[in-house]
Amino acid sequence: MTSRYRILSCDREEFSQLRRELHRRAFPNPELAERVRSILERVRAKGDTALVELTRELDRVALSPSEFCRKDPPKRPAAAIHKALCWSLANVRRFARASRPKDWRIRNREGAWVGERFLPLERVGVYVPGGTAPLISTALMTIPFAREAGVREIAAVTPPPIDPVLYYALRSAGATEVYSLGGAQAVAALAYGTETIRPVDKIFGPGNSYVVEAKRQLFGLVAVDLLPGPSEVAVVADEHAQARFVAADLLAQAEHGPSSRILLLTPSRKVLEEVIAQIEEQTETLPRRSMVESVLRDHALFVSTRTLEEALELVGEFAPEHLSLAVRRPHEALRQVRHCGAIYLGSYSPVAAGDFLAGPSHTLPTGGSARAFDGLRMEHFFQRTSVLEYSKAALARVEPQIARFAQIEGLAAHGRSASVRLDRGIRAKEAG
Ligand code: HSO
Ligand code: ZN
Repeated sequence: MTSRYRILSCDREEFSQLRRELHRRAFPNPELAERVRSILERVRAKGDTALVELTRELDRVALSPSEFCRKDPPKRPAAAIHKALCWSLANVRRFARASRPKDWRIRNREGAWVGERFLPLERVGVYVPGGTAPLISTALMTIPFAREAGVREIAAVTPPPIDPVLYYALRSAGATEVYSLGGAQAVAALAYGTETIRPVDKIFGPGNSYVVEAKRQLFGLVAVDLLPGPSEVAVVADEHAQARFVAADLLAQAEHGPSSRILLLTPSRKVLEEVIAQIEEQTETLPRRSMVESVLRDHALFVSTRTLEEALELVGEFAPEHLSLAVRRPHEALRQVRHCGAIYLGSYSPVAAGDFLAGPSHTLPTGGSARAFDGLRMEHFFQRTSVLEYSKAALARVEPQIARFAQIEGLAAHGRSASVRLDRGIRAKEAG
């Protein structure tokens, strides 16, 4: 069998080594961080003038500030394209509505009401990557959530020139403003505001490494959703898996770019060999073959584990953006799996269905961040507030405990703010 790829056969010792290797941490690149910092600073200091300059320097497009803002009506694309967009939009909207967070409250130990209220954000920015092959689906996997949440102002930014189908998708998904702006400068404009763009409360959406670094640096000044990086997929396959399908899923994420990562974990050596043979065969006919080959060379790992359980355990360390469970009993395997952005069950759930149209957002945590971060979801478009309501009786039940905390922390006014409501007078020694 070919050894062009990295293949590991896991014994006990290698297993713990591999666990450590798969457990990833992404650090910002210091040079990139510096370049992004200076772009942000230029936009902060010079507003629209910096946007004009940076768009000319980096995107090689000459636009005046009034041209950044697109106001023209979108042109409806050909019927077949229109149908695909609408299909996706309908699924995403339905998923968004079903996952809308609900206000709730309970009575606490002393009988007071405690709960949460969710209000939609008022003004958000959504970055949508452009380039030679614009990811139109990204418009549909972000903006409808904002719309369904009830966000009133949705400013979309995407690098010029904007592909007409992307423009149509942005508008039909619900963008209320569209700007021909890309890169870190677009993110800076959304965060700081310029003469033509009002600042937003939160910035959403995936982008290249500049965009992601800009979001990281601006976190705090504005809220950000997550910091998604290059696409990745892990497949856990048992001996019943169809090698053709598994290979196709791995190649699909590999075609995103040379930094994509793919991982196969299987207890079946036979399946591993079949998948590799399929990868070789299927790669031949892919238009983005050279991209895929570079991923296969540098960022692909094929592991044969001793058991299915071991394969499932390793998933949690890698914490992939996408996980496909190509096994006979996917629901059983699901119970054993920890940490990943999105899980695809069984042989007939291609990752591409989630990428394009299934319903959940395809903006997902990458680079191992799925150990702690979630993919984009409805709650991200809301601001959550705690709500508390005491009756006099409930307060009376707990006032001695409040007094005790006030004493421990040496904060007499805190204690008094409870006791004063109960006609218990003002204690002389509240502060202890
Ligand atoms: N796989 C990408 C999303 C995407 N795929 C968009 C195709 N278009 C996110 O990881
Ligand atoms: Zn994809």
